[in-house]
Amino acid sequence: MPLKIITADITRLRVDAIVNAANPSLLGGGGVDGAIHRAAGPRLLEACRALPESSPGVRCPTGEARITPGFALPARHVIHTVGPVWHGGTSGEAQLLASCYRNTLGLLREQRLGTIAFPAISCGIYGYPPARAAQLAVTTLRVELAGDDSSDVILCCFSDDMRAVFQRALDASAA
Ligand code: AR6
Repeated sequence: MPLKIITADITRLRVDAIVNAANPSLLGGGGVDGAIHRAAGPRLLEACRALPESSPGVRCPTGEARITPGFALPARHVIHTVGPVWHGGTSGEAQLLASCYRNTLGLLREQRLGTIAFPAISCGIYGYPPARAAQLAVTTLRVELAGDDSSDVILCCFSDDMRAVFQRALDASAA
């Protein structure tokens, strides 16, 4: 299964699509969202603003995904997804985070794109415990990618510590 874990700044990757860990407004924020908007330039915000709202101020409900061009990024596209805020684990967080990975891969396939890089969705400002998020990401991606030879998936961690957490989850899922 084509699933790779690296430590990198996701805004530097020359891939078909990078994933943004956004918030429902899709109008930018801190963390990886802020970094992606800075690197993509102001046209990304314009493209996000032009996406339809499903309810006032909501362009992407939690667990869903939307695609835009990458503009000044080396990546051709950005797939914006909204991870859950961690509330202790009993508020459907796992199902919502799994939906982020599934819906993002759905868009990748719909657009016939191959290479994609995910950040550690929800593991920063949204407070999802990294070991749990990593285990969920790896198991969801393994199921989704079974028999898929056309997608190349990178899990892009921002620190070696986070990479080690994801690597442990990958090793455990292979055992
Ligand atoms: N490249 C790769 N990973 C990064 C980068 C980068 N340039 N910058 C940060 N990370 P977060 P969330 C890692 O907080 O928890 C925003 O304000 C970071 O170290 O970006 O889903 C949105 O607008 C962490 O491991 O996303 C939302 O309001 C991971 O990316 C909210 O934050 C995710 O951290 C979303 O929170």
